[in-house]
Amino acid sequence: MPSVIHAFPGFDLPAEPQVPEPSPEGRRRFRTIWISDVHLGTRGCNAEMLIDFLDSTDSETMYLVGDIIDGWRLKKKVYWPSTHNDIVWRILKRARRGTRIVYIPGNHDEMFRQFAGMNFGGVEIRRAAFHQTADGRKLMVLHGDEFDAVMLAHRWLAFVGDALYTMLMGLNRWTNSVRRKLGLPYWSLSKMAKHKVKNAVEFISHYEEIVARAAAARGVDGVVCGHIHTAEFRDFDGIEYWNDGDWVEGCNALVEHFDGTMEILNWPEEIARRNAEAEAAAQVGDPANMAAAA
Ligand SMILES: [Mn+2]
Repeated sequence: MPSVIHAFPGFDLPAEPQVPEPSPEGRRRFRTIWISDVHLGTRGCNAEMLIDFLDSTDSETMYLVGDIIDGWRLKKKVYWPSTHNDIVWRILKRARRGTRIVYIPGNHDEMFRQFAGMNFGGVEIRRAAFHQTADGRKLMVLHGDEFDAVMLAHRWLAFVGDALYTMLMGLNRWTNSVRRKLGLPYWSLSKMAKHKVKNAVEFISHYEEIVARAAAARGVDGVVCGHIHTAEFRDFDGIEYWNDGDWVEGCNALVEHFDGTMEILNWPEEIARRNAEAEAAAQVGDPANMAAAA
């Protein structure tokens, strides 16, 4: 067994992950999974949550819809904990197990766009993709920064937004480390903030419509994108807009079931449900409770 795997040019990976991967048996299986905006290489990345998601699910196809690795931040300062290696390792392992992996680089990992059309370790790199659902709908898959220029009028907001966003993320990490110590579930601060700030709501709404209209012009039934870190489904005159969210604070994934039904998963909620079910099952099996019931 080699001690390192040559994953990408200039990028070596340990042969085994730090956090061992459980057996793929018993996972929730989907036809398709879309994730984006993981921002590996930044403190904002919720790596533990994503590892839990990857270890709990499986699919025939998986789309990585951009901003998976944050090259901008990595250039400034190297932040690369072992959990980030573990995520890359798990994705490559999925490819080796037979999952079709399509990687569509975003604006933060645009250095991979030059490799569009190539294949590394079973990962196909594309500029955009077209996905056919099980019930025959055609969806265009792209990161979504392609529309930033159209959003020029809102640039100032995006700029203010970035500084504010970085600050919020710091506050989000602090809040959740306190909540974790208190045994409370994960809570998304910016999810609440985004819905409270009127300008942000208008910006997001405008963006969603622009992307959906662009998809309509390409003659597809809908679009899947990421980029704005806001998981959402919207219907614009029959054109479906799906955003798979992010793994910085929302921790969402978009999935397609085997009948073509699409669903946005909120992973902190899925974990809370799983824990509640485990707790309920433990109580049923508890002899003290059975004695009380008798
Ligand atoms: Mn982006």
